[in-house]
Amino acid sequence: MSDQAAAGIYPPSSDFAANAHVNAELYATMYAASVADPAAFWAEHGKRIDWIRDYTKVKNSSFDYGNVSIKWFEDGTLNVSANCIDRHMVQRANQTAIIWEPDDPAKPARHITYAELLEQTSRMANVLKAHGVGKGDRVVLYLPMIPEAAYAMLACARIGAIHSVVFAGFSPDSLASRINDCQAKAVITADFAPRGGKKTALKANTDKALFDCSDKIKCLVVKHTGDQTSWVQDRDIDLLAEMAAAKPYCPYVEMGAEDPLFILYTSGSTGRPKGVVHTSGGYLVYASMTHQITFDYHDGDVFWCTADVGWVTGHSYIIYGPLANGATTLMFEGVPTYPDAGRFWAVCEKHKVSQFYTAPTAIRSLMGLGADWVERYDLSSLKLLGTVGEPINPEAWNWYNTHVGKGTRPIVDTFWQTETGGHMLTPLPGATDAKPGSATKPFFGVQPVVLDASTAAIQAETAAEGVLCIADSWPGQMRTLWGDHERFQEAYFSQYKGYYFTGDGCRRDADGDYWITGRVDDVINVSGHRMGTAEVESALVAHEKVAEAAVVGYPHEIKGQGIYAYVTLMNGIEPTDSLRKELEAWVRTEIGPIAKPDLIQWAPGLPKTRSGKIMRRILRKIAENDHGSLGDTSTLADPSVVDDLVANRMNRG
Ligand code: 6R9
Repeated sequence: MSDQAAAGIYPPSSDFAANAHVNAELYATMYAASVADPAAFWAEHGKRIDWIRDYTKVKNSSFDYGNVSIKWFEDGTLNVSANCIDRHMVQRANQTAIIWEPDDPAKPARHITYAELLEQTSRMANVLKAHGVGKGDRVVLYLPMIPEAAYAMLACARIGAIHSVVFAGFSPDSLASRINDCQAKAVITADFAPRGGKKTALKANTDKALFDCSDKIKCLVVKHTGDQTSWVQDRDIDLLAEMAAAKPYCPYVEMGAEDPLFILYTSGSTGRPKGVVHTSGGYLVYASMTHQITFDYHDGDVFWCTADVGWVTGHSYIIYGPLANGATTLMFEGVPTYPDAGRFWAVCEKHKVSQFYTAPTAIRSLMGLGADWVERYDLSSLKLLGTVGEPINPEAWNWYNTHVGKGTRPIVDTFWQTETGGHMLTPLPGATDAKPGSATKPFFGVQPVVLDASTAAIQAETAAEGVLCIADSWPGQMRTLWGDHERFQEAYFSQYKGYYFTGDGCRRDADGDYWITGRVDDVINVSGHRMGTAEVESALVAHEKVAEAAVVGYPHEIKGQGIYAYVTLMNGIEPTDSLRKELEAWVRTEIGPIAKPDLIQWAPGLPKTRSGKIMRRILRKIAENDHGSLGDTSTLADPSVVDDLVANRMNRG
């Protein structure tokens, strides 16, 4: 181990830096330029994509609470689908755009060229048009990880429709609320979603969801597994059959840079999920530039992001970023442990993956199953590793570095959010000294500031701790919440005036490297999935036997955070193990399997202030098994409830 590695610092190798798009010197000059004159910087880098009408205005943004408005390249026009497909046809028609690896390794993988991508996307766009979907209409996608998910996103973009992908692990209720919130005209789903050898009944779930939605909504079904499903005449459409009969080319629509590209629902600290809106021009510039630079993507590389297209990571780094760059992107239908814990590495070997991008929770779970699973495979094609979704603990970083990266591949720990469209803080592999657990430095154009959480004072010293805010706009930033600009301003610009508030706490060390310390609001991060504790609470209290519920996160070895629920039952209801199971199953069906509480504690009472506010700080401490430092409990209406909660706590680890 080198001295620097012993000190926890991993500089880029000179070999890597020599061939990288960006080395340390270039990072310094480009970053300085990007914040000194953002409009000039992005005027130049906006040219990386094709415009139908060139922009003359580059940046027009205000973070002033009450007047928040964000526009980039506003008078330019383009089509995102054309940028991801058509513009590559001259040079890359026969290059593989998408490698699809099915859940079942015995089934053949598929290699979809850019020419095929154009044809399939066009066919799907023509089917959508035939069913009345046009510019500005919303289409909800509830799909497995199959090429049709990519075609559907790009088909919507092609005709100017706005897609909203709902993760296939969400329940019918969650699906219905998203369909209704964006008033979708159509839903695209599949019969079943195979994952890890099991099948989720997507069509049946969609049937249930549509029960609570307008009866005008069309349901386009991909017959993927071919298993039997119910069929509603005049509503359900056999998508693959209609695609086969449709015209193989569909012209693309000219869109304004600020026309919405997609809505993606994400969890916030309060109430129902928020419909994050991303627009066309700025988002694509940012997704493609971060994809190329952060992962140091070069022609001929095979890029694999293991996320699901139901999350923003799948949008930016399976679909839009890579395809805008003419890359080969790998799409995997399965899970890391099926048919065994070597699957990720088997896929890397089989498809000669160059860049591999996954979540710390996946690394931790594989780490627990032993390095033998990694050692069995030839991983010599790998050039770079990445992580996203939550802070990575040094043990997991070291394991990833040693066993997957063989100690020689750079690791990029990318901090960003659904709201940010692309990477915000990340090492650049040829430029930045990596430190296990740190997302290190800002990407071009990103101006992070650390504020004191309570006084909002700027922490000007290099070494500082506080909440992470961003001082000015960047092209990939979300523009609004669907149908609720008020809530958008309230959620992101009201706490620290003049800044975008990420919701994360952070530390900046003496080298100016950023370390994310986790959410400071009521959002928790379970296996890299974002969840509002309020959502889980409202699902629990919707059960007839539950009077009250409070949900907090607690440290979980593999998931990062687990879900800890305090439940007060209705008078006269017995707390039993079978009721506990019933409540777990209830949350699964209300929200989806990812929201199932890990621990449920029966709480005869919850700690509340005299004004009736639940003191979550105390509940968090008890859930963390840190009940020795509960702090001031004197403002509680009934301090004795705390003793009972401590005595009966579920996490004694
Ligand atoms: C892309 C994505 C966003 C929240 C974010 C933060 C956490 C993401 C991280 C990270 C530490 C990283 N987060 N990446 N924390 N280090 N590299 O994950 O989007 O699902 O919206 O979650 O995830 O807390 O605020 P999203």
